[in-house]
Amino acid sequence: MVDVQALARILDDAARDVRAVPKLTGTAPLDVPAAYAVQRAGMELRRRRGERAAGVKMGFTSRAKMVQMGVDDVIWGLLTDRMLAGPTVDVSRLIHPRVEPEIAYLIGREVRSPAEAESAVAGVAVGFEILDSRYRDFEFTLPDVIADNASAALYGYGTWHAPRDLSNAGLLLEIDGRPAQAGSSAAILGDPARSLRAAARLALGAGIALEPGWIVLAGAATAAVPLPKDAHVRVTGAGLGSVEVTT
Ligand code: OOG
Repeated sequence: MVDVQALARILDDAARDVRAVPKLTGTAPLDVPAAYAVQRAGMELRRRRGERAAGVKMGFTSRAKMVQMGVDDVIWGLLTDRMLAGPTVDVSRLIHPRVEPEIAYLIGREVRSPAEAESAVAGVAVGFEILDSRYRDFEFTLPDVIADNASAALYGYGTWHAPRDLSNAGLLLEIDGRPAQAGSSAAILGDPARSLRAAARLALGAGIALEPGWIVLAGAATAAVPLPKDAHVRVTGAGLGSVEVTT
């Protein structure tokens, strides 16, 4: 038996104390369904502190990320209002942050089936995600990272644009003006729209409908890079402009 509440608290404390913990599967027989239960319980702790769900993030939707992290299945997690990064991020509140370029979707109306996902999109933008695994050395198995809300920490996005074909948009991540990662949105399941539909399907499977105003992050197109202190990060998407953040 897995003590879902206790495991959720371990990860929640780790994030709040800015202290990495060993992976849960080292001591608990955590499978994927139990891991999502831990993720939900962690969200409930945040909700009780006044955080509100603000969207869904997809993970391991690209080969580059699967290879980087050594896992091979798509996962999802929830974003909250408090995870939205301001223009400046205090990295001392994070354990070992990494940043990756993203495609962001703005949901315009409730999505009641995966088939409705694309037509419900009100805008698209270039975005970024700041990951911060609560596990020591970013080392985890699939259930571990699911329990840890897919390493979600902070996110941001640029100006919203009218929905468009994003099956092959160039993405560039620069740190202090130097290219750190470059890729194409095609790396995201062949087309980030596929990831959007998967987000709707997975969330609906858990009884959660994508809501108006929610954000869906389709998953990184490249590997993630360490986010240092005193850094200036810019992510640019072809035809989508840029989004910047300073640490
Ligand atoms: C897990 C999160 C992966 C992505 O875009 O693939 C992810 C991790 O790498 O720590 O968000």
